[in-house]
This record gives sequence, C-alpha cells and structure tokens, in this order.
Amino acid sequence: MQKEQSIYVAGHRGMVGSAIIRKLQALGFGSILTRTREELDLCNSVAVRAFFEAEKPRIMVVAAAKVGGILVNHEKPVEFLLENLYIQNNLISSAYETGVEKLLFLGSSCIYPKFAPQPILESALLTGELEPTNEAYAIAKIAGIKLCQAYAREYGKNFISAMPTNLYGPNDNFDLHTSHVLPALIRKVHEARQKGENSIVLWGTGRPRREFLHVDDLASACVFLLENYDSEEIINVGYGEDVTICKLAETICEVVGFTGELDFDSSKPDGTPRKLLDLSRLISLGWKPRISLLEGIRSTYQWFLQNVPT
Ligand code: GFB
Repeated sequence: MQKEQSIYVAGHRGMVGSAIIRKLQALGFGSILTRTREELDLCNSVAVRAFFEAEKPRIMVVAAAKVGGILVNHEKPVEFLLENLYIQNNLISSAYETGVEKLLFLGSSCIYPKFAPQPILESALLTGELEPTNEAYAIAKIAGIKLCQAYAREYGKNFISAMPTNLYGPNDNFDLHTSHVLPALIRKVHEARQKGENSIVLWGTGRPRREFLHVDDLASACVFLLENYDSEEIINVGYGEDVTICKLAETICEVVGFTGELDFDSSKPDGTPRKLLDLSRLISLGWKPRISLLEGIRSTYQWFLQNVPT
C-alpha cells in the first residue's frame, strides 16, 4: 500500500471509521476519500456506483454499517439486516466494478455461533446456531464475508474480511437505549455520581463475559491487515482477554469514582454467554493490541466528559 494511493473509508464519521482515518493520517497517507451521509447515501446503489466511477479509489475499508447494542439489535431486525445488506452490497460490488485493488470488510464477533468453543477460532463460522438477539445483524455480516470471498474466488480480488470483537473508544454511541454496554455504563455511572444516586442498573445478570478492544487498536490492526494480509480467510481482531459485565461495571465505577451498588434488570437479555476471540492468526503475523482495558476506559471517560452533553 503506497502513501499516495487513494483510500476510501466508508463510515468515516463513526467510531471505527474515524479511528481508521486518524491512523491513516498519522502514518502520512495523503489521499483519503470520505463522504458524509448527506453527500452519499450508501443504500442508494446508483449514487454509490457513480461515486466510485468518479473518484476511482484504489483501496477501501467498509467501516460503514448500522450498529447498536443488544437491545436495539433485538428490536430492529429488519433495519439491521436490510440496511447492512444494502450498504455492503453497494460498496463491495462497486469496488469490484471500478477496479478497487484492495478492500477490507469489517464484520463482527457476533457472526460466530452462540455456543462456539472459546476462545473462538475463525473456523467456527457457520458451525452452529447464532445468538438470537443479534441474528439479523450477524447474517448481514456473514453475507458480507461471503461476498468478499466470492469476489476473491471467482474474480481473484484481494477483498479481505476482519472480525473485530466488542469495540469502544472516542466517537462511540452513548445513548442508553441503542448503545453497547461499555459506553452505556460510562454514562450511567457518571450520571449516578453526578446526581448522588446510590446504585446503577445493569441489564441482564451481569454474568456474561465480553472482550473489549479499544478502537485505536482496531484501527492499527486494519492498517496492518491492509498492508500484510491477502487471504480470503477471515481473521479475528481482539484484545485477548475477557471480563464479566459485573467486573466491567466495577472497573468503570472505579474510574468514574462512584461507590454505589450494582442492581440488575432481569427483563433485559444477557445475549451470548461468552465471546472471546482466538487471536493466533493475527498474532502470528506480528500484530498485537497495545491499549489495556483500564487505560482505554480512562481515556474514553475523558473523551465522554469533553464531548458528550449530559
Ligand atoms: O454490548 P452489548 O449491548 O452487546 O451488551 P452484545 C453486552 C452485555 O452487557 C449484555 C449487558 O449481556 C447486556 O445485557 N449490559 C448490562 C448492557 N447493562 C447494559 C446496558 O446498560 N447497555 C447495554 N447495551 N448492555 C452486541 C450485538 O452484542 O455485540 C451487536 O448486539 C454487535 O450485534 C456487538 O455484534 C459487538 O455484546 O451482547
């Protein structure tokens, strides 16, 4: 990958896309293409194709997606399935039609079966039933993986797919209804401390285990994979350790300085019991994460204080 080649990052305003842009800029990549939602509707196949024809990017990252936490995934399966299929089909097919040389598609660890053996190997894909709370999103992402593999097999394209674990960091969504657990707990704990409350409410039992990767580590892995990975086989990107949701909440309480209790809302789903990725494939290539969970929570809390009105 040369520094002057044009790189299109779809989804550059999101948490993942914005982190990839920061990383590319820091490394001196000069020709980065972006379009806002107002400028280009990624669900519109004609508009997307016209954009690719006009701009002819050489490299691209599919970081655009409709994403959300466990509750909104469960409530809005139509939107999560359909919008993600439209976005990725338009981007990946236009990339092929207009000669993109390298494409990185970002999936998710929820593509793996609900009860996959842990840590989850890439070979676990399609070996069992999915977690129902995010089945629609997972099926869209699996379709994206399969489309990239089909372009690789049928037309020899260098279209690769990475599977990130649960992510967090700057530009995350802190809305309590639609967010993932880590930003939701930062907001809940911060607001409880501000209001002098005695407890916060966790959804589910607090027993599920999750692995959290800071989005700046993901961005570094994405650039690493663009430069060093040319296989159609999917590749996991994670942190390598997981924690219970309770432990995550306790750590956030410590960082925020909240000493109240944890209560549990059992009307909310737990989701998959555990989701820890096996990182052997990525580590054997020479990449590893750098940002510890504690350090990442501290810096994300600072970002929240400076950027999110409460
Ligand atoms: O991060 P999260 O929404 O999604 O929830 P998943 C993780 C765990 O945290 C679940 C619990 O067991 C939740 O019940 N939890 C506790 C909370 N309190 C809260 C809270 O206030 N808000 C939220 N959101 N959770 C997502 C998928 O699954 O993982 C997506 O829905 C995506 O498709 C993403 O793949 C990576 O980890 O369960």
